[in-house]
Amino acid sequence: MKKIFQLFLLFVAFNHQLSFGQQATTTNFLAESKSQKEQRMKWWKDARFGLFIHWGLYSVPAGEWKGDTSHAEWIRTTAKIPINEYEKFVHQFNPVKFNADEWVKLAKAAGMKYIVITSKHHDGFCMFDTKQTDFDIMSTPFHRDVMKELSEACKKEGIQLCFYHSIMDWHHPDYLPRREWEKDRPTTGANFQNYISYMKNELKELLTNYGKIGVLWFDGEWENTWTHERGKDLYQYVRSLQPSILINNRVDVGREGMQGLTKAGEFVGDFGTPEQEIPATGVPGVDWESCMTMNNNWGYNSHDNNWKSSEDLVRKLIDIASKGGNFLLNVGPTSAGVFPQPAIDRLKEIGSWMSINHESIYETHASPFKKLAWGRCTQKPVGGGTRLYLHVFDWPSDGKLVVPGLGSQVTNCFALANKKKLKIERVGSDYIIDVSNADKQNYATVIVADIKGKPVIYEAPEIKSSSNIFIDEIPVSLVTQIPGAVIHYTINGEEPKMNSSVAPKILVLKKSTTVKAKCFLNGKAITGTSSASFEKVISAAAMNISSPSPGIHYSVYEGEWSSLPDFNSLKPAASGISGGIDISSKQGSDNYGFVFDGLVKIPADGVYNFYISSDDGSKLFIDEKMLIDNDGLHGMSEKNNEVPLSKGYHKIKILFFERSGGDDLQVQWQGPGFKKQMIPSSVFFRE
Ligand code: FHN
Repeated sequence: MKKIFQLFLLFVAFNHQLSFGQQATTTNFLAESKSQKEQRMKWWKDARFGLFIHWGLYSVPAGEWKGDTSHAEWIRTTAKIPINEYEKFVHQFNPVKFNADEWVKLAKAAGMKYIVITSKHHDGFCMFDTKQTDFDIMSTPFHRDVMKELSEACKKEGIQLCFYHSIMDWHHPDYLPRREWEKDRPTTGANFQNYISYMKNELKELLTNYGKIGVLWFDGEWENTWTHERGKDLYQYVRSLQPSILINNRVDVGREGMQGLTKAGEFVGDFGTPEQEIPATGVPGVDWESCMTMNNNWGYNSHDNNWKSSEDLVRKLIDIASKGGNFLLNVGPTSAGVFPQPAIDRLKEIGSWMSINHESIYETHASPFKKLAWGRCTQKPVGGGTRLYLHVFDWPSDGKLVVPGLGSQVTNCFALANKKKLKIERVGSDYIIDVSNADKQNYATVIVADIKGKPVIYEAPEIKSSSNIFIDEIPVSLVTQIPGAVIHYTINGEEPKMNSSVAPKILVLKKSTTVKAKCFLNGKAITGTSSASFEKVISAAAMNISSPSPGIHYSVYEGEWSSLPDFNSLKPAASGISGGIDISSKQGSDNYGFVFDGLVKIPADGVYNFYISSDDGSKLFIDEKMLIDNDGLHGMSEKNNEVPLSKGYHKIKILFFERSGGDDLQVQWQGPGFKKQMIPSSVFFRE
């Protein structure tokens, strides 16, 4: 029956030149103002904590296939299960114990404010009642629209429902590329644009039939059929259906691999998506959400008992909030429709901590401190001042909690759990809190310090420069945000004192030097000392070559590697001259490598910073010396290094290999007078 309806839809779509459900929209949602975006994102930023749910057909095999128990939600690909074999799971999927209310209540009790659930993962199976395909939950013995039941349960409990939706689809005949092992699924007739229309029709159903959706969490954007233009179009399309919805950065192709933030440039997406990791520091003005598993897998694996402790999970939540991010913590339900018991236990234990300390997480902002040896801090405006939430992980053995460099005046101090006031006194530029009689809590104890106005932190001055090496001279600036503070500095390695030189606006160094700097206020030192060394170096001489030819040599290799091979010992499958660093001839396939070998024309004497981003491994050589080693099997990740070069031609060599999955190679540089940018083809030459 559904098939006939689908044919009718296609006929209608063809006549209207638009696929069913695609509405032309005139609003440019990317043109919204900063304040409009802040308003749209406020509920999500205030929430700080959400539940990720990976649930689908893959929960039936539960990570095991023919005795191999290392699989999970990727099982169709990692176990190379033919599509007709995999489709048999449809008739086995019958999660009779599923209870949407139970799931939502567990999330709510854990202190989570939103749920992101897989409406469709890479396997293409739709966990909702869709008219676009029979490969959906309504074709299973269960025959219930779990997304409808979840949306009703979320509405009842005041939890915001969100959908994870995979762009990559290993089932739809029009999705490309195929898996490289799928020789039984020819691509003849496959039309990716038709797949995009299909996906938009699915999204139209998800954003029409399940109420207000908080976030569209895209994934699977890394294959070469997905492009920036398609990402921008999809962003606009989703926003046209629910204008206030949030969309992550995986709708486009600008994500920096698993570290998840968005590369510089015009890429779209409302927030970054670090995966299984937490950024080292917050990024002012950048919204991001770290997603993590409780054990090793996103989808259910019945053999995976490597569960993170509740203390570890609570401290991750605190660490993320202290950096201004959100935490999306995952559960992979079983094929019976229940959360694994260890996951339930952890949700409850996290919930018991949150029930006492939630105000130190919700609606908070990143810590004003760069680092606290004993824990983390979050903050929020309260009255005319600021409330600091000091999360103590490592309890001071002497009962004295040192709050370093807090310049602000503290007006009140108490333990959050029982509101018990605590003695606090200033010692120099620090505050000392007497916690000897405070009750230590499980996982982390929160001490509140209310201060006047916005936090003033006596951080050591920042020593700013473009590099730590230079050829002739280098400008250095010494910066502090402390009102009224004066920076004194030395260049002879001694500790700065009141009678040391006062920092000029710009300090120009002409020889190798170590700069030390410290802040003083009313004649007293109020911060520690910052120190940075600068080395005068000799730039590498340019080659003595006249009128080299434009373009760079390239060779392509085929093979399956886990790291860069010795290409010299291999016979290239092809070679020639390339205008620039271009792997498009092989991109989207697997098991291949490239060598680019030639000259780069350096425009002026100076220090040059080279960057190489690759999925999988890569290396960059300048003048036959390895400058960057970015080798290994990894998602798109970037490494950089700098080198002093004289004006003229220098040798450049780039090695790259791709195993399977996403693949890309980008080489950028920054030099005297220009910011980080792709190396233009115009500067590549060959002997
Ligand atoms: O391939 C997916 C994976 O299965 C899982 O969904 C994670 C969660 O963010 N995302 C992709 C891997 O980066």
